[in-house]
Amino acid sequence: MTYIHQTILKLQHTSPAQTEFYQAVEEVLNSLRPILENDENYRHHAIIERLVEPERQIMFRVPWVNDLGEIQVNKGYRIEFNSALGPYKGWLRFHPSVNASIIKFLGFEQVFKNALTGLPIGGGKGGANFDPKGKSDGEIMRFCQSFMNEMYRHIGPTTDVPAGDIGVGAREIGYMFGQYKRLTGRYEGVLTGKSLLWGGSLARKEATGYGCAYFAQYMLEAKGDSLAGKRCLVSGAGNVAIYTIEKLYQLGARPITCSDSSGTLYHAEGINLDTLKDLKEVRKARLDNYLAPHPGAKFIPVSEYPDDGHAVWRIPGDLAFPCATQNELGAADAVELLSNGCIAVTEGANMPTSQDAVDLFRDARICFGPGKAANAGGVSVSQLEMAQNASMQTWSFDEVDRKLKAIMSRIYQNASETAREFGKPHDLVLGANIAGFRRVADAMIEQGVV
Ligand code: NDP
Ligand code: 2IT
Repeated sequence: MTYIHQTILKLQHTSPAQTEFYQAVEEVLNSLRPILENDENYRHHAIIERLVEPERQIMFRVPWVNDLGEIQVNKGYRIEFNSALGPYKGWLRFHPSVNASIIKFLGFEQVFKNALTGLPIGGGKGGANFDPKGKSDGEIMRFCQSFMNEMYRHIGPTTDVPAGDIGVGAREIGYMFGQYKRLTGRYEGVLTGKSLLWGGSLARKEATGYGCAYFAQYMLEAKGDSLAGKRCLVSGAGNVAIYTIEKLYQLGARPITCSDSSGTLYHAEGINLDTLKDLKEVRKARLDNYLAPHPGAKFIPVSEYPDDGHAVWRIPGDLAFPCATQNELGAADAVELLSNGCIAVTEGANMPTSQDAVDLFRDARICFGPGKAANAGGVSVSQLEMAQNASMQTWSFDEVDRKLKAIMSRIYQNASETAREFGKPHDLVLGANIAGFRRVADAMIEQGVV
């Protein structure tokens, strides 16, 4: 029985019924095989056994009262995975699908992502099975306050610094920060993604999308190509998708699609960014409203999607940017993208590409930028927000963007040099996993058995 198989079997006993978590651990450990097999030191120090067990898992009741005066109860989580490289860092997600397995699999990934940035941040994740859709402002505020009534005792600017993700934007961060301040009496950088009025960093909102476009640029440049004139297929129409589109335009590319949970928008001459921002950031409207000012565009409702996949990936394009959610690009989509001549896939979302689709891209030798590397711009600028808060400074938009670009370049170099070192120069999944693993594992060894 292999070491990896033994680890999974053990996890099935210690953490029962966490399918997504086992899957993530198996995928990462498989790509670590070359380093685990060659270096006895990591086994000697039981690094894998320690890495797969979070340092601390907090689960708690979140009671709150809705507008009808009825008592509601949700379940909250904060998984403090690994602090070898710095305070736990990673988002909070409010979505009905949230459970311990999902938070753990994403938290495990975050440890490697944060290590890869080269910044002093450990890995953690949290959230609640709360659906913010359709809730009033008052309900959101009462939920966030109740969530913080438990969370405040576990977090702090040098211990654990959560941020936003799906369902947690500037409004929710504001309500949680207010409650933290009230409970502790301290005004400090305990959350990132804060409003620019009170401690947020310029360019944090743009960071994940901008970083994703920079990462695509670095992958293409390494092949002597560029983004100029490339038709880009983007999925999602949220924070990551919008700012990926913005930076793609700045770098000379032509984004022609985006999507939300109602359907896919295709505009061959290029998505109009002003209209998209107005719809999604101001009016919070569905994407089909785009057609009124732009009758030349096409909207494909979800009901007309192919049975085996997503409409975005069936439109001919040069580059793909999955920026919506996990498992949104499957094997049938990958086959279609490849037959339409797609030359690069850059993951803006966390794990948007299923494993069989990743294998197809790897076999076809096209560029594949794994989310762990390509979407690390968000957490990186969160760390820059922490640095500004701690030093009581504020940096200009251009300064943060310059630092972000340098961090993304370093991440790309690190992943590609590591892939080359292990004899698989095209495999940035392997490169990113091993590079992240080495940094966190070596720090754990130096810090002893803790
Ligand atoms: P948002 O909530 O701002 O946007 C998500 C977008 O994806 C929305 O347009 C949403 O449509 C769409 N979407 C979500 N789920 C589905 C689904 N099941 N089917 C179809 N469309 C869907 O989130 P973000 O842009 O912040 O996050 C997107 C992804 O990027 C997530 O995987 C997140 O973990 C990852 N990420 C985010 C970072 C950040 O800094 N924000 C950093 C790194 C990764 P609708 O509104 O209709 O639901
Ligand atoms: O997945 C991610 O890296 C994020 N959503 C950003 C986390 C953060 O702490 O800014």
